Order: sequence, then structure tokens, then C-alpha cells
Amino acid sequence: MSKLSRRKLLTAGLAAAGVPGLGIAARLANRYGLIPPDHGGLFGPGQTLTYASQRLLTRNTFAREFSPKDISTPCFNAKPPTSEDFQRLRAGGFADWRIQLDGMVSRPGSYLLSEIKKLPARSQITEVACEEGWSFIAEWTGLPLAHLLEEAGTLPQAKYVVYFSMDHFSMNSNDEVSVESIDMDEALHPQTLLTYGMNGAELPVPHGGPVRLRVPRQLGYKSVKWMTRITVTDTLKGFGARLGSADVEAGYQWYAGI
Ligand SMILES: Nc1nc2c(c(=O)[nH]1)N[C@H]1C(S)=C(S)[C@@H](COP(=O)(O)O)O[C@H]1N2
Ligand SMILES: [Mo]
Repeated sequence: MSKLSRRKLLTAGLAAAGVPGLGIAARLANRYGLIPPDHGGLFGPGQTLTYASQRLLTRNTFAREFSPKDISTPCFNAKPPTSEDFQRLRAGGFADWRIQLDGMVSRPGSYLLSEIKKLPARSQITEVACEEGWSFIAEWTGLPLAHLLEEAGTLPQAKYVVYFSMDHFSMNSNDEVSVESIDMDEALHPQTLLTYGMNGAELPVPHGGPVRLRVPRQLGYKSVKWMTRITVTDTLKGFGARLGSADVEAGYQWYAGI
């Protein structure tokens, strides 16, 4: 598709989403973070439209929260990591589990999970929706990621948060660990939780225990389990083979808003 028609499509879509001034819409879109990192890639303008209109319409929205009677039978889809490191940490009741926070922050650091648990928690009953078609509702308890990011002081040029797991669910890359990423809007959203509790108990290992990210406004694959590291960055280049996402490598969209 030519540059011109792509631009036309994009501006038309933004106009439909309520952005005035067709001529300058594309430029504004870029400035206001409405162009997803995979805009020119596999998904092209359609992906940009989805991302831009979602970002305009959902900037201040919340994933639906349910009531306790809606909690349903959980399913899980991945085997816990088999590495010796994981076995050792598990044998120690995960007392030594740490989350490293680095990149574009004033105060990089490494937090013991027990320290994270002392910070103000939030509980919410939300749905995990897998791209394969199944879903379930559970209560999730954890620390809003925004809290940790504020504590570490994200730099103004930060655009994305990349996070890593201890397992290997990356299909096409040679990464040691799996990787996913979200934009700052999602990272700072109050429902995005460093989750260590599920249905009133410790987060079970099959669901990512001792700690996973829950990103309830996006499909399940963004909710990475067995999380060990968070990096704040202004580019996704260099994280995994494609766009800081094992799932993009596998063919899924980077922005998985629901
Ligand atoms: N580390 C890791 N996190 C992961 C996965 C995985 O394979 N490894 N699968 C993802 C997918 S595709 C989904 S749908 C959800 C499912 O979460 P659940 O196992 O709690 O149901 O976990 C996500 N997080
Ligand atoms: Mo999934």
C-alpha cells in the first residue's frame, strides 16, 4: 500500500474516532502516542486504526470488574518453568524471588517480592481472556505497577514497559526468557497489577505464582506469568526478535485491547 493511501486510511479512521482536522491528524496521532509500534509491519493500517481508536476511546476506561458470584473455574495454559533456578526458588517458598526494575528510571532497583507485598495492594475481579477463545473470571490481588514505576521515577521520554518471565514461551526467537511489552498508558493504568494473589490465596504456580502481571484491558498473553524483570524504555528494538513481544513473534498483535 502506498504511503498516501495508508495516510488517508489512518486519518479517515482517526476522524471517525473523533479527532478533528483531517490534515494534521496523522501528525498529531504520532505526537500523542496513537501509532502502535507494529503499524508498518504485518498488520498495517488496520492495526494502527484499532490502536488509535482504542487509545482515544479507552484512555480513561476500565476493564469490567465482576462480583464474587461471577468467579468461575480457572483454566491455565502453560507449564511452570523447569529451570533449576525456579525449582530452587520454589523450594524456598519463593522467599528470595526478586523483581528487577531498570531502564529509563531515576532509581533502578531490585525488589524482593516480600517488599512488594508490603506496599498498598488492590484487589479486582476481572476476566482472563485467551486469544484461543477460553476465559475465566477470578479475583486478583497485587500492587498497581504504577506505584512501583512512580517509586522508581520513570523518565519523561519513557514510552514502553517491557517485562520478562522465567519461562520460554517465545516460539521463534532464541531469547533465554519470554518477553512482552505495553505502552505507558497501560503500564500506569490502575488495573495493571503486579499480581501475587488469586481468589484470596497465594497466586498458584500454574497461574504464574509467585508473581505475574495482570493487564485486564488486554488479551491474556499480555499477562505474563513468573515475572522477574521490568524495563522502562523509549523503543522496543532489541527486546526479543520482534517488538518486545514473544506473541508478536508468534503472529499475534502487539496491542491486544479487548
Ligand atoms: N510466562 C508466561 N506467561 C504467560 C503465558 C506463558 O506461556 N508463559 N501464556 C499467556 C497466555 S497465552 C494466557 S491466555 C494467560 C493465561 O493465564 P492463566 O494461565 O492464568 O489462565 O497467560 C499468559 N501468560
Ligand atoms: Mo492465551
